[in-house]
Amino acid sequence: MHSIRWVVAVSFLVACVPGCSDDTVGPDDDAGGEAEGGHAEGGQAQGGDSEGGAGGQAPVDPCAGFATEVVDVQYGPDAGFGQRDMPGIVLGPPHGAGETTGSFDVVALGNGGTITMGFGDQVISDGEGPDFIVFENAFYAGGDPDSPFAELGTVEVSADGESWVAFACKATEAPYGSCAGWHPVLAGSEESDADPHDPAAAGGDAFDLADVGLTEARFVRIVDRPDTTGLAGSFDLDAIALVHWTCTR
Ligand SMILES: [Ca+2]
Ligand SMILES: [Ca+2]
Repeated sequence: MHSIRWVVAVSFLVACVPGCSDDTVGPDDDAGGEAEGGHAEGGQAQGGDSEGGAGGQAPVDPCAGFATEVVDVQYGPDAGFGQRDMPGIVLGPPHGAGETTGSFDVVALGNGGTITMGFGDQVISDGEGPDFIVFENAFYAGGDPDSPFAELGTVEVSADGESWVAFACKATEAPYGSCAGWHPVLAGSEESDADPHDPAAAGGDAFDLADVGLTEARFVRIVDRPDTTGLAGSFDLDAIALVHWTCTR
C-alpha cells in the first residue's frame, strides 16, 4: 500500500460519514456495502470481508476454491492497512475495483512482508493452464495496460508447508512476468460479473503449477519484493482463487 493510497483513503473517510454509500471504493456486496465510522482509526475506508462482523471472521465455504486460512503472516515496514480486518479480508472471493481503480479490500504486507495462505481440505491440482489466481489491487494508471500501478510479490507454493518452490519474479519493469501484483482485479467489481476462478476473465495474476514442476499444492506464500525501487509501496493481498482443485471434505 502506497502513501498515495492512504491519502485517497483518508479523503474518502472525510467525505463519507457513517452510513453513506461506499460506491467509490468497489462493490463488496458481501460486506453490506457501507463504510463504518469505526474503521477510521485504522485508516480503513471499508470493512472488507465483514459479513460476519468482528475482525472479519466470516465463515468461508471450505470447498469453494478460495483460501480458507492465514497460516502465517509477517508484516514489514509500512504495513498496517487492512490488519484490523484480518484474516477475513484475505479469505473467500476477491473484491476487485476494475481496471483503473485499486480495491481497498486488501491487507498491506509492508516492505519485505510475507503471508502464507492455506486452503483447508482443498488441494490445488495441476490442470490445463493456470491453476490458481492471486489478486492484489493493481490498476492501469490512466487506463494504459502498459503502465500498471504495480506492487510486486514473489509467489511460492508448497505441497506440505515445509518444502517451497518459487515462481520467478525478477522483472524490474513492465511486463512483470511471473510476479504477482500487476494485473487489475475484475472479479467482484461493479464493472464485471466475471467468475473469479476463470483466469481469462477474472483479472489478477494467474499461476501454473507445471511451471515449477509440482502436480499439487496446499499452500501459497507471497513475499513482498522490497527491491522494486521506482515502483510503489508494498504488496496488498485481496484474495486467492483456485482454478483447478479437489476438495476432500
Ligand atoms: Ca496447470
Ligand atoms: Ca497495491
